[in-house]
Amino acid sequence: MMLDILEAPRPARLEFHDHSPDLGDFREALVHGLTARKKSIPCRFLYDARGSALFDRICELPEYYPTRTELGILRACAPEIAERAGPGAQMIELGGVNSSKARILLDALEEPAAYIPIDISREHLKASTVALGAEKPELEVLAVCADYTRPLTLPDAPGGGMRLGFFPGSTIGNLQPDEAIGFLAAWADRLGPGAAMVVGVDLRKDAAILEPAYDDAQGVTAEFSKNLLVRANRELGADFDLAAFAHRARYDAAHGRIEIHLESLKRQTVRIGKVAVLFDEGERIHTEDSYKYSVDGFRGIARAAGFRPAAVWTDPQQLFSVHWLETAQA
Ligand code: AVJ
Repeated sequence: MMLDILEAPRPARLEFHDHSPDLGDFREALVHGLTARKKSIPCRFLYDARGSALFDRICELPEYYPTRTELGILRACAPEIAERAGPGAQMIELGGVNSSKARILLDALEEPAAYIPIDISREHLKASTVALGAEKPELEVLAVCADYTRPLTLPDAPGGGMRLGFFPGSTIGNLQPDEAIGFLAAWADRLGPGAAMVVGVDLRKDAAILEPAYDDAQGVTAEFSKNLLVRANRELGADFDLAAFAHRARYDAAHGRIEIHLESLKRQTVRIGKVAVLFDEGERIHTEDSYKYSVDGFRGIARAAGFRPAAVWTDPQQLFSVHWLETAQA
């Protein structure tokens, strides 16, 4: 389904392609995840409207260095990215409801032909598409509401410029390394020959920096994690006692990942409709992994996916990295 979302006349196309992302059924995923021997809830359910708003607040926290560090790197390397991309590029952002990072590149690119943000968060995406459309009337904005981890068809964009994928935020860190390879390989294929992809990747570092970034003093990250339980209560009539669960984030240096759990503070039974779930005191629900890579480690992942890692930029403290990956030449 395609909607016209801006009334005002505009020289370039502004489109919203709604492919109704199918996240799977929350009830089914929740019951399945909580009745397994090791309890878990898939992290894709974190991002309803409230979860997305909480994540925006995380990005502003003093402890959460990735967002501001990546913005700094992008500002510094944007001219080089523009040089490599050449004129008339079409930028395809994976995610992209928060277009502040994309704007940095769009401002630097030479006459970009189109901006194609792909996101599952329908209302957020609509709002940011309208805002960007008003700000850049000459730019074709072809928004796609879809799950970018699933097969999808990209809208036709004009021009013979480069197809430039953009995947910032170290969102790739939510995938297990083998899944990250499969995911990047699918995108290398979708972008086709002669394309490139800019990927933001958080770097391995001391637990003393990493752990507070995922367990902030104001408790915003805890709220974000517990939003899974809030959602279950609101949408499924579950009876999670929010005070009886605690947010835990710990860095597993051997695997290079932050592991996030919700820990039951007492022995308790929670009901999700007709299903009763027993928790022991101290039992945990795994909600998220956030993988960190070394620069070379991530380049290895990119190579295994069929990309050629051709450039990388970091901040002076080596907190975060931005990679330029190329597909094979046509
Ligand atoms: C959206 C996956 C990049 O791992 O840093 C932040 C998610 N979770 N704080 C991250 C997250 C808790 C975030 N990513």
